[in-house]
Amino acid sequence: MSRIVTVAAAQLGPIARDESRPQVVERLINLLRQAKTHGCELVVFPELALTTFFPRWFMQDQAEIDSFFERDMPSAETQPLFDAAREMRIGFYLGYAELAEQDGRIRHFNTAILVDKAGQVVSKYRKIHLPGHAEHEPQRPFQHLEKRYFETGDLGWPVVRAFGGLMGMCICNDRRWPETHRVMGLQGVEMIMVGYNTPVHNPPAPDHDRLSDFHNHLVLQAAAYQNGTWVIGVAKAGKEEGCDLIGGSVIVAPSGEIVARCSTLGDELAVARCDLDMGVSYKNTIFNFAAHREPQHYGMIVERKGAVIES
Ligand code: ING
Repeated sequence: MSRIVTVAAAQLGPIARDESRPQVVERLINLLRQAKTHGCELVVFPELALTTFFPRWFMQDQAEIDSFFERDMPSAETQPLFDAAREMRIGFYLGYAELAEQDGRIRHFNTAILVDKAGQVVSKYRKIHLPGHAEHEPQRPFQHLEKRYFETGDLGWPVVRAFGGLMGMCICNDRRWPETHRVMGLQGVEMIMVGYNTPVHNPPAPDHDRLSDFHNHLVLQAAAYQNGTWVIGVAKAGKEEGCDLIGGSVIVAPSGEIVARCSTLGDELAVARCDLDMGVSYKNTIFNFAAHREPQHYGMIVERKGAVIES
């Protein structure tokens, strides 16, 4: 019997800096309600789905920075989301800024959780590939200070059994690094969920701007095909506090084909019935890792951080 999961990519339009958590949670619940009408069991929200993309600003006051973080998940402000999802028997992926007391100190992570249909957190991921920079770069039209506000994730890329399959998560820039998806592929992942906030304009490489949407789909489709997995890529989109973010939320099949996509830059669902067995023919043939990979030749991938060009 095939294992079908009906999934929604729940794209968000801009979140204003002064939009409160309850206001945002109401938008998320509205998307859950829409997903319910489509028979969805799983809804994937974007990265940092509770606030505006605050790394675009240089801040020095820690209290101001911490105002964008969640100390508890769920908290009183996000509990209504968990309650509504549980009542509708829908699970969800939620990206948010996590403030954690760990090892006797305060930690800050760019985090995503997977919540099952009973409202239980069944997996947590903390973003490993933090793009951008750590110091103020005033020449930029906007900052990208993820290296300032977040620590590198410390949970690896877990793959868990949920929704009848093997589920994995990553966040935004992670999707550009093939190692991300292969680590999950080597755990047999059948669906990768990834939220993103991606500016159209990348100040260090303005020539790439015209290809922002292409590069987004390129990496998502490659990840799906090369690991025989579904990939759900979900944007926070639109002109958010003056910064244009790409949309392009998609559901990608293990074949690499886009089977559903958003077409606006606002709050919008893209829905697909995902057969988790569709990856089997790829995992058992062209990407049969056990039969075809040659790890004895891959050492550089782990041993070297940057490229070394022999003179
Ligand atoms: N965003 C971007 C991403 O990798 C980025 C980083 C910024 C890429 C600007 C291109 C241009 O999609 C996050 N949040 O990782």
